[in-house]
Amino acid sequence: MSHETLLTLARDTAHEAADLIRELRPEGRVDVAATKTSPTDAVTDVDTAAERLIRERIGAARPDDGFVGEEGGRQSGTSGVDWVVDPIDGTVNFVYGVPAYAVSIGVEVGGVVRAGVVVDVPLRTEYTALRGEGAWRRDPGGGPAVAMQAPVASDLTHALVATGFGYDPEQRARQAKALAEMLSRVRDIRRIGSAALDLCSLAAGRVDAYVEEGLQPWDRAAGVLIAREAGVVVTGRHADEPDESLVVAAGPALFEQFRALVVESGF
Ligand code: LIP
Repeated sequence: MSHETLLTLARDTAHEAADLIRELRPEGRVDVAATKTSPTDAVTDVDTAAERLIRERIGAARPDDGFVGEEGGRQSGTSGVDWVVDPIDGTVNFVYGVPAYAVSIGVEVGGVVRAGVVVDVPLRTEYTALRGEGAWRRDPGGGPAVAMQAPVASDLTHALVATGFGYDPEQRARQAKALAEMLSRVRDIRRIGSAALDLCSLAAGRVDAYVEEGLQPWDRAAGVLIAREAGVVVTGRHADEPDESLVVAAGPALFEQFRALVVESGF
């Protein structure tokens, strides 16, 4: 199956999950069904319902594929294709009704993310990418796909930086200390609350840089591909692959300065 066809399946499934999430979201606050890594790491019945739908659709279309989902864990496959899924990235925003949460689906072939889609559920905006082919944004209403270009900012003191914090209080204290070091050296900080939307915002030029520690594969798989295919430089703590220890990203003209600041600030 071509990467384009895998992307089409990912897109259709992500939109169906987004429809379900909008349908199931009650007015006001959403009840927390359980907590995971800490008392503030919430999961709702809608997170699990959305992941169940995505698993069923992918399982029906491609029964031999593997699946890694935030809520239901890993299911290995035999085809060499793996689906890396966060049914609601930005769950705390979803619980509180802050309109910044997304369905994120990355498709790995041979261990490399080749296709990715992020659907901004409240805004109905779709972000997609194919490895080596580019990244696109589609606004609601079926408009054309618009190619995304990385921001061109080159002055760190004017950089708008997105970041996020983990669910563990000690980790948060460390992250806050590093952020305090960075704050006076950049324009300002944005805490959107969804790594997938942070990376898509960077690909769309709505922020100039992004840094976050502690992201799981499902938080970053699709977003990293979309950012990279828009021309954003994305690495880990050193000039390596982004991973749970750190994701550092910025436009090419700003990247080296930003990564130096990330290290100096103690991230
Ligand atoms: C969220 C990430 C976000 C991070 C949050 C949380 P979740 O993922 O997207 O960047 O700051 O702490 O990890 O839990 O909503 O899927």
